[in-house]
Amino acid sequence: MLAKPLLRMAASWIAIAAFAACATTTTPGATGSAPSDGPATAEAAQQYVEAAEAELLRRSEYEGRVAWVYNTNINYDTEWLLQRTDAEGTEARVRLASGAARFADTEMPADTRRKIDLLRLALTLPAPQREGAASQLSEITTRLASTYSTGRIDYQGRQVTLDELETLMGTERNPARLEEMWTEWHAVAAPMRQDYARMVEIANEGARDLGFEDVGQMWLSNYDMPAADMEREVERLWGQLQPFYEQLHCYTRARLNQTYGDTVVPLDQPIRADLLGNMWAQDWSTLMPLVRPQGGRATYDTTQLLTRARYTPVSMTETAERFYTSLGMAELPDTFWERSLLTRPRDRDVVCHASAWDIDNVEDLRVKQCIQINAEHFQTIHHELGHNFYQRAYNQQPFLYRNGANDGFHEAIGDFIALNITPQYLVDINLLRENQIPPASADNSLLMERALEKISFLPFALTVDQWRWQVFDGRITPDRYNAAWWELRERYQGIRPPNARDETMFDPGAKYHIANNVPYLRYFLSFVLQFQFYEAACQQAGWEGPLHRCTVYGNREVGERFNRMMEMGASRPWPDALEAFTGTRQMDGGAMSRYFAPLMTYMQEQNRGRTCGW
Ligand code: X8Z
Ligand code: ZN
Repeated sequence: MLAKPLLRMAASWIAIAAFAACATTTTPGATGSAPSDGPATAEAAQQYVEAAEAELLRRSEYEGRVAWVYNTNINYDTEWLLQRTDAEGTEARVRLASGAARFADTEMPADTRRKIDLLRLALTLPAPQREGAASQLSEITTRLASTYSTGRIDYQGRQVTLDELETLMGTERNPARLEEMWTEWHAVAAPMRQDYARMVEIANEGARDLGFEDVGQMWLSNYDMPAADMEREVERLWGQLQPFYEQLHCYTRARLNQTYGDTVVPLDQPIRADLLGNMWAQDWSTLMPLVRPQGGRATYDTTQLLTRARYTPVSMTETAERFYTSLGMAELPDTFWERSLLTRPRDRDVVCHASAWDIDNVEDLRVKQCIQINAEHFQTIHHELGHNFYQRAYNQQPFLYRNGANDGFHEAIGDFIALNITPQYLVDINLLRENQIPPASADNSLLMERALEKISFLPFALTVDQWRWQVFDGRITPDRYNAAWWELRERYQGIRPPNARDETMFDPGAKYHIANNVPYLRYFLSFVLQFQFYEAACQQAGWEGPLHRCTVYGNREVGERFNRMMEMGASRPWPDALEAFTGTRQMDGGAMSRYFAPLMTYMQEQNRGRTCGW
């Protein structure tokens, strides 16, 4: 077996979306393709890298356009195109990765070594090199993707799409209706089960061919350290933050019990997953009206502010863009506005799950999001633009470095910006009046809303990839897919399904990133990193008040330093990038703990006398 490379993946998730739909007009092995024989000298490695980068750049744009066309118009022909281009792209990347392995023992300059290692990790799902395997894999992944994105349910006598359901899950409070929506949506994923199991077999075979034990180990090798060390890092971070989740769970369950009573929310049980205001129980912020700290002052409702000010999908996007330009970044190009998809079209199926794109790897930037006028989508559009501004910041790097420092960085940029949406900022942009700024006595409410969004997410993110790592390494076999999913959901999140589940169901597939093979550890890391970025930015800005009230809107010095980190892309190991902006080389839960410390005290007081846990 080959030594594990110490590197991360060569594609942000956006690029992976394009990789998932790889296509090219060039024949693999044609002009400019990387030589795969001869002595494995440092010079040969350098030439290999140059040829591979040129080939990948060429492919990537074609793949990006095919993927875009599929994502914004799902039909028989775009599926056909996606499948074919994805298979060709996988074959090319497997060829490049296995060719790179030839240089495993060659001494070479650090920069070449980094790129050789990156080439070995340039795919999310590798296929074995035998004839037909890549096509079979693409056929399956495309079918899984389309099943998810075209899924609809019958609800209250009409056909409802997932984006509409997501909003309903946040506003409906009738437990029977919530259960119905939840159950119907999860039924959409049941037919994915066999495809998923076959996909795991094929991709694992591909990973082994490339010298990895399995796909999960390959994913974990993307963090500039051995996979086992990264797993320990994740445990360490969760250990730092778990006490906050335990308090939040205890507090929320008690408050839900006051609304729903002992039968629906028994105090000694995991919480019913469909009552948490979100299809996957991953973001509980829509529960705010039910769990608002008592006695403290009420805060404003961002959804209401946006609606009353007659915001539209375009003006929400413009507002988000303005935050970035206030930090000194250039405006988005005109083509962004001409080519992005910001609302769900009525006449065709699209992938509504939000994403950000850089089609030509230079400045053909786009967002695809079925924007609704509410607080969550306001956050999400800031998130997506974070990807776009990062992509443009590193577009001067060599192709293999046009990527996040690690995938958690890519996810954290826009969320860091969104943490700056404070009451004062809302005043600055005329959404809130000065006299509506909540007083200090509302701090617990402001923090609670953030905790419902950020703390609740952590164990969910862990569950998703714990499940996949165990599926890929064989600890979870297909006959236990669903049972193991719910064991993990209960263990980490303390939640349970609203009704009995069995192995005819495939509940993991009801989540976008599982049906679409997007690794999820990135979001866990992002939720930790974004608080590190935020705390560092506020320190740089000389902020002295409570951390959660800080906004660096308009601060060009902070913007400049932030941009210096973004421009590095993946050219250096991620600790270098982190250090450039925050002065520290470790991912650490400390910043998030300090942000929520006042709320922690409040929750501990409130939970006194309660039996927490499940
Ligand atoms: O998938 C996303 C983004 C696109 S990268 C909308 N997120 C995760 C999710 O929706 O599950 C952002 C937060 C977590
Ligand atoms: Zn993202």
